[in-house]
Amino acid sequence: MSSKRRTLRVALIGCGFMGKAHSNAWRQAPHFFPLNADIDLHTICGCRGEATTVVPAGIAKWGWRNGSTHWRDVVHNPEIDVIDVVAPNHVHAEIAIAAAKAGKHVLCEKPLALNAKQGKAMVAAVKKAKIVNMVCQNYRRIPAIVMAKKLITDGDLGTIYHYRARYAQDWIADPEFPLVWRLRKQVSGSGAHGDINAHIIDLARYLVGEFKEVCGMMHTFIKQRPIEDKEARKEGLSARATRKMGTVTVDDTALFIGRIGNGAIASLEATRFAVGRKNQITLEINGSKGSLVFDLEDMNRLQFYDNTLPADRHGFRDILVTQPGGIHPYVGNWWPPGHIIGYEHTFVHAVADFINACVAGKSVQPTFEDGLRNQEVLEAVERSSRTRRWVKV
Ligand code: SOE
Repeated sequence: MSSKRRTLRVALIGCGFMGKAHSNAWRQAPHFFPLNADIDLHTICGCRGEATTVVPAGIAKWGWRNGSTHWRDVVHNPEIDVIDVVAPNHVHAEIAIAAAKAGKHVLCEKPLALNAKQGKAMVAAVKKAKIVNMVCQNYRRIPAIVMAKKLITDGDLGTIYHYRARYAQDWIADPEFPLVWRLRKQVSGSGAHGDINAHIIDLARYLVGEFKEVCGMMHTFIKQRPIEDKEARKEGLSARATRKMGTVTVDDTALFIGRIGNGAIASLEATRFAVGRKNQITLEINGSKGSLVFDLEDMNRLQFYDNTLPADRHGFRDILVTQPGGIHPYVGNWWPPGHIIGYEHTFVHAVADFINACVAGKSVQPTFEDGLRNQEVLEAVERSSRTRRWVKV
């Protein structure tokens, strides 16, 4: 009996930096991964003001068939099966809930929402609608990170004692850098915390376990910045300043320590003021039998120290995580051994897994439920920073 192959018709809502990353992923996934459906890049939808520039560019450059500036029309279009939300954080909840109610599968950029209250409503909506849902925590799908997960699950690290992570950027270290949406609480929820701590919290939960309690501090170095020139063309995280000043309402840096359920002790730092660090994630995980080190700037490698070897063989070993044939995850779909992959591939991996999940009708990690757990950790750290106390998650 031959079952007819499905076509998933996809709409992308949002056209910024993540719009570009996800457009590329939707286009590349069918070329490189064995997918259980064909993909139709049905519609790209921009927010107000993007109608004349970004949406047409999304069609011309990124391969979408249609453009729209009304997300409600897109969400209610019966032709569309999947909604991918990459618009700024303050609209994630509204769009994702409407999409779930309309019976669409939903992929949503991190952080899931502005706060845990919104996150709960999103989880309730996707559960009620029984649709496939996923948060795009793309770094979970770096082959070296999946390899780290395997080593930990297989017991190669023994009992985990420490999870240390730092996400360091410097793109707003210049006080003249304008007040973009990522620096406005109403739109972003928080600053470095929700934007990049969200990633290393997610990796802690994925690799080690759930946070039980946290103690943190958040700080804003530059409290006033020039208002952004909204008319100016921008690429990636760039923006142009006007002469008017406005108030920064989010953190520039957020740090915390925490206890993880299985007894591990965590220490996390997120900053956009680490001058010279463009987009670096460093992780070190120490266990009773060994340690792991990962650096996003060298993301095809995982360092493993095996403490069970005879003492004369001790030392950090470099695992180049590029072995095809199912030895290392995802990479066999790309290039021969040693032919390294990069940032954009992590989105392709996430989208490929999400597509197959949609066909199977079963969500894959990280689900909205994971997004909510992350949000609860973020919120506990915020509360701890405000009250200067330990806070239970
Ligand atoms: C900006 O800080 C940003 O684009 C984040 O929003 C992304 O999640 C991260 O992958 C890169 O940096």
